[in-house]
Amino acid sequence: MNKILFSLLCTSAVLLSVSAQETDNNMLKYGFQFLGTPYVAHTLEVNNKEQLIANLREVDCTTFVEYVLAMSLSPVQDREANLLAEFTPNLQKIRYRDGIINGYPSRLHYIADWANNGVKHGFLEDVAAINSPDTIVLSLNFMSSHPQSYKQLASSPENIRKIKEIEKSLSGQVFHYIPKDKLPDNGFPWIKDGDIIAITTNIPGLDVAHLGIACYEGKQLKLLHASSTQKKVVISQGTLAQMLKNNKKFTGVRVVRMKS
Ligand code: 2YP
Repeated sequence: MNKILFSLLCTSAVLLSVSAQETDNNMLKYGFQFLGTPYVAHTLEVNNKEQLIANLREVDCTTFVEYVLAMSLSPVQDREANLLAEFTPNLQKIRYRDGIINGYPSRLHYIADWANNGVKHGFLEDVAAINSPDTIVLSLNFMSSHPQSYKQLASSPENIRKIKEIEKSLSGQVFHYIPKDKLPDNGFPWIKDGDIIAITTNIPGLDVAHLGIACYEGKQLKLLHASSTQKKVVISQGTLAQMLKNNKKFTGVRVVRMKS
């Protein structure tokens, strides 16, 4: 059994402090609980032994979505008890390939890999694939070409070799997305509150540059996300479409939905 680093105090506080928000959408209900939580990068890089870490006090764009998804996947009945019992196994199956922790390369580092795994194990569905004809061909090498940015790569040629294999196996795959110039301020009827939004990028060797949760305010589609500029979890001031327009590294969005 992998040792689990758990900031239990805050975890149980967040898990059990869910009040009946005006939404019955679990992803938004749990997502709203994180509003104001500080943005901190590299919270999973605690030491060189890969372990399941749940640090709900400090989140980045990806860990925020993972914690919210892990909470939302718990069975509905007897929510509080199940929530605590189910959170850990849910988080492990979300973050690790086939839910198995086997060193740093077993973590789903690229969102393409992370989304494929969720679809394969039946807890995510790719709604952009169903609704948008536009596609991108994957060409991934960012991690292996920037090993110094990843301490578990900088310290291990073996990890670089394994990550290179993963990049090779993913490259050439095609995924559907909405190009930024096709996303209106009020979104689309098929993009729902609580959907997971992956912002695609033109950064060479990378597929996605940011992750968040779809949140309509009136007719406007906004993003509930851990913002690296505002250094905390926020609902975007502007629309998702405006966020894309304002960042030339952003090219569009993938949309995946939790399936329980
Ligand atoms: C991921 O980066 C990391 C995972 O290793 C890490 O960098 C890569 C390819 N993967 O386990 C995970 C959690 O820390 O983060 C994310 C990163 O977004 C940051 C965290 C953010 O905007 O807050 C995911 O990949 C989601 O978008 C990209 C982005 N990485 C880079 O821009 C290099």
